[in-house]
Amino acid sequence: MSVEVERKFLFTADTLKTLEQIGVCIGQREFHDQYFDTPQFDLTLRDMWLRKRKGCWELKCATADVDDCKQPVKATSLCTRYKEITSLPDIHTKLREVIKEDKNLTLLENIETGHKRFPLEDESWLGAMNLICFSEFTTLRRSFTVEEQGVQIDLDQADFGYDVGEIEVLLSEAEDVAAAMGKIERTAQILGLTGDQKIEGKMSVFLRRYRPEHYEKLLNAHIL
Ligand code: V4E
Repeated sequence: MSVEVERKFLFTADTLKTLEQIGVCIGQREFHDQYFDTPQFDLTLRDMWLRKRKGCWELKCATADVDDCKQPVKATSLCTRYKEITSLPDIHTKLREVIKEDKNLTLLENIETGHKRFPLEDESWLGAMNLICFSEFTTLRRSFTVEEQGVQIDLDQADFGYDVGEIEVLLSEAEDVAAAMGKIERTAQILGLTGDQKIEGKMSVFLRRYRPEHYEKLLNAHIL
């Protein structure tokens, strides 16, 4: 399991020029994302984001703000932190903690431990937990690294007409969030990102435009 610390920003042609001077372009790729939740929004109302990208499942969960008091206010308000779970059995375990399952579902039982799990060969677990796709879109992403800062910078263009950049540091759970926020803050300064407004991510814009009821619920719950 890793922790992703990131800050989003709006980019211009000038940002791109600076990035080409201070960083190295490590590639461009396109991917299609599908996000899932129950009709009652059991996951996203807990700030949990279940996604399928290029055939792989991922669950992003908000982390507890344990050491935010050590951070400058600006860094904590502009950066987000999410744990990323990518192993499907671990994703199922986490989902089963928060979603009531269909009582008629088929679970496989480990005879030695008595633990029950969903079959991994198909996606029947989605139906068993009443998970449906609420958002899907394609992103064109250009990625850069700035080695001196140890960060990755992604410039994303979503197919529904929203462009957003992100400065990102991936940590193992034991690593230092404060140091990651410092790297992000220094990179933001080099890129000339002076604003202290939190920038909307692709999902926030998608929901606001196409799923206003869901958006409203998340806004009222202070998730977005
Ligand atoms: C965590 C989250 C969502 C899941 C997708 O997160 P995000 O990093 O925005 O997407 P993407 O495509 O850049 O993923 P990556 O390729 O880096 O894995 S959707 C909404 N959230 C919550 C959230 C939030 N509350 N505030 C901000 C600024 N962003 C995301």
